Amino acid sequence: MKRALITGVTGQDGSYLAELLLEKGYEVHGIVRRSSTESFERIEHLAGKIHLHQADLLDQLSIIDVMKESDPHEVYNLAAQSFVPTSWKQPVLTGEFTSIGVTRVLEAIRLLGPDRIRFYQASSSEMFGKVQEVPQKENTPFYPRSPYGVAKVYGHWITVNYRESYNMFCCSGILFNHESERRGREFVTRKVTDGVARIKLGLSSELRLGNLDSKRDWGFAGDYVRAMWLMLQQDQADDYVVATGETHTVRRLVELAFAAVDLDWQKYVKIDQTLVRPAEVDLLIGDPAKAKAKLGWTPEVSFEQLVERMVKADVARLQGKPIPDFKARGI
Ligand code: NDP
Ligand code: GDR
Repeated sequence: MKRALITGVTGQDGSYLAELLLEKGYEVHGIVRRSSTESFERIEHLAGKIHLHQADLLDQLSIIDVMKESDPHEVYNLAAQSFVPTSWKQPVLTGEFTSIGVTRVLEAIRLLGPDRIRFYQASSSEMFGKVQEVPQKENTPFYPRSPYGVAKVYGHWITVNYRESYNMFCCSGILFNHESERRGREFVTRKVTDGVARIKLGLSSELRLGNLDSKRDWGFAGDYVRAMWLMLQQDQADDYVVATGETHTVRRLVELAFAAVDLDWQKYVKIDQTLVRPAEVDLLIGDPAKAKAKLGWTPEVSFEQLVERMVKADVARLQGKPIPDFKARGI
């Protein structure tokens, strides 16, 4: 039986990836960090099916211990301080988790099984930052625009470097924004769908947002974890852009979300300058040609379907009803 270790298993992607690996017959291990209140909401339904270990990306020995206990064939490094605005407020901590944390995981693998443990790094389209080329591909130059983006560039290159220095099987997945009903409420898609649901149900009267003009290539998280797994099943380790190849403004996201409950967004959305970022990433659109050709990966959920299902899920949740069955993994 194959064993996998996931850092960031309590996060959006961690929960979908754990489900996918269980479906594929893996023994799944996850790293959780100690906190006075548990944040296991996304993996509650997996209790008893996955093995949780306490460790922290800030603590090298804790990672080595977990690596020994779980003895994985594959390691997926998804843990990070992943919210871009927080990276301006806590740039040093963001660097510790999101940059040096990657090296700590790689060092644990180098120590315990450089020839047999395969590694996936959660890299990000935020590394592209200021537009250098459209659409963005694996070899598009990086120009990050936030401490988070800068930290992810380090994580990407240290992954490439361990592959080249030690011949380790290390892949960097450059994933564009991917969302779901499990997305954290601070990210714009979920903030919008949760806000729309609250307004529809009379629980709120307005939705405050920042820049409506930025453009993102948004996909469904359940599709994207499939690409992570596929990367580690290849003969050669490599880096891949994972994206839909379509881009939409935040304004279009807002229009669609309000339209899903028959409301006119212009009556409810207020622009709040405090939500505008010190430096913005204006346009992201990825070219997934390599992932399609080499991994056989294609996204299955469209942007319109994604927005609609997220609004429906938030309405149901706020009404105390079960989340609708979207005929997608684990929902
Ligand atoms: P989330 O923010 O939902 O999850 C982040 C996870 O990291 C949580 O499980 C969190 O644990 C954990 N974590 C944070 N700091 C530490 C630490 N010091 N030690 C151990 N665990 C820690 O992110 P997503 O699931 O959306 O994203 C997964 C990864 O992919 C991240 O690295 C993100 O930067 C990257 N990414 C995400 C994209 C997206 O659109 N979603 C696109 C491209 C890259 P806790 O529950 O305790 O907070
Ligand atoms: P992003 O996602 O920064 O792309 O990073 P986010 O959803 O936070 O922002 C997307 C765009 O929406 C604009 N925006 C707002 N954003 C938030 N959060 N809240 C608002 O009120 C708001 N109003 C407008 C932003 O300015 C931005 O242009 C996500 C994270 O998951 C990263 O971890 C990941 O690496 C990248 O996606 C790819």
